[in-house]
Amino acid sequence: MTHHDKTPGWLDWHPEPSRPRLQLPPGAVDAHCHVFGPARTFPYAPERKYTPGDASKEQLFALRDHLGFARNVVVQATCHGADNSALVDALRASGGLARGVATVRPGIPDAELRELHDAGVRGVRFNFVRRLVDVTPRQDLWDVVERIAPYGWHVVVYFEAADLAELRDFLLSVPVPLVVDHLGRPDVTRDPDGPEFGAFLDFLRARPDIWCKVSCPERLSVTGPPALAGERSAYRDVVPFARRVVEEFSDRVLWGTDWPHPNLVDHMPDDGLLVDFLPHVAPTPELRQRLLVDNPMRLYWPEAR
Ligand code: 0GY
Repeated sequence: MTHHDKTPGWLDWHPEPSRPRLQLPPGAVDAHCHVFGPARTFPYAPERKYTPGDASKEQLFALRDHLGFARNVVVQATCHGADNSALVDALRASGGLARGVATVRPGIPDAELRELHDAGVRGVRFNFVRRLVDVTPRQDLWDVVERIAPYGWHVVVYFEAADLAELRDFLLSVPVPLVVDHLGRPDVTRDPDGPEFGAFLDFLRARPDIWCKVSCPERLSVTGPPALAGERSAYRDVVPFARRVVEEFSDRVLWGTDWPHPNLVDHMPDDGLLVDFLPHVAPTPELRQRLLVDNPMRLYWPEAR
């Protein structure tokens, strides 16, 4: 395969997302999204597990405006490895309206960390999802944490619910705030009151500085998207899980579109419909204000408060 061939079966992001019916609170933050390439300027990493279609910063900012968001948190995706150039380029072009989460390896020179910070990076991501990375050495995480702690950064972790038991003690020992991606990827065919999700809630209770993204119903759902085009009631099986976290941890939940939605295999969501899913997860204006504005601003733009 040539360098720019997309992974076979790759689904591209929705070309014409609808305008959401939900009016987002002023200053809302899309706290989990990516930029991919464009590959001719920002090539994908040799060690990547998938090759996406390009998704540029201009396209991301256009989506932000179309959906009614004010800001983005751009998260380094595994297809760019530890080369954060596309991310930094997007942050610099955002006029202060984007912050970032980078991928950093232990030996990174301090000048580079400083440069990432000045561009708007406020965290590093460690991916424990086996299909996305070869291994995530714990010593690397530890070494990186030592380097980033002086900058006040946090660590974003992405793992599957089945792996939490093995990771729990290690993660709880990390001496900076943690942000968990996509609800810790619960198996939503299980009981939200059962032991697996109970263990995840216990993990969140273990420290007051563990944040949780209640994002990606489209990734977690088994019942899937609406059967009829335009029906705005998708992903109902994810609701009890997401809502429970929002209600108990309302001051440390975050939400993002996950645009451009890497690695979806059965459907590509309409981003407008994803926004309209929010009232199921955060049913009151007060909860949505925390989820979409107050919490992400506290974590990513503390100086603006
Ligand atoms: C996400 C989810 C996925 C991909 C990545 O970094 C990545 O490549 O996180 C996934 O495949 O579940 O957050 O974008």
